[in-house]
Amino acid sequence: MSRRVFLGLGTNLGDREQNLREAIARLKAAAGVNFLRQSRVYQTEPMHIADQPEFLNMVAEVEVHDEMSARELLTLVKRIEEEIGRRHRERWGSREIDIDILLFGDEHITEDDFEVPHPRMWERAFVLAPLADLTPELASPTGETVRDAANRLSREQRVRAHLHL
Ligand code: PH2
Ligand code: MG
Ligand code: MG
Repeated sequence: MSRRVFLGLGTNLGDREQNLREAIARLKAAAGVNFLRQSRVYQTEPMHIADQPEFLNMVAEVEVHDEMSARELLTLVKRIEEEIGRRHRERWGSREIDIDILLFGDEHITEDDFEVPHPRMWERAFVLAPLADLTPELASPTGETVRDAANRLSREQRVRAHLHL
């Protein structure tokens, strides 16, 4: 048995395309992770802190074995962030690479430092536009599809398809 997991990737520092390529390569090489698909890459306006460079964002779909917990996957993606050279800076500020667990099967986790599904994913066009490439019909907690939510939010938040890695 395995779980379907969606990961959100973002970068706005350094060679952004290279940072994404490196993250994808490391996810493909990671033990216990079966890489399935990736979205297009989107150029997106910075959210929460507007005064920072534009981001590139994408979403990856992977499968993990039942024995891997969400916490273990979190440790793994944090290690990949470090290997790519992420330095710790302010919350919501610039970063070389950010890899967030958006959905981990149908698990719900609420811990002080870790929440799944990602608590802000349904407000963010930079997450939902690439997620809609992979799973447009998936329903939010309110019943809206990823596609509809992405279209609605994209009217306010600038996102545009940029390239396919
Ligand atoms: N990540 C943030 C804060 N703001 N804005 C965009 N466009 N893309 C991001 O990945 C992003 C952001 C914190 O994780
Ligand atoms: Mg993030
Ligand atoms: Mg993060």
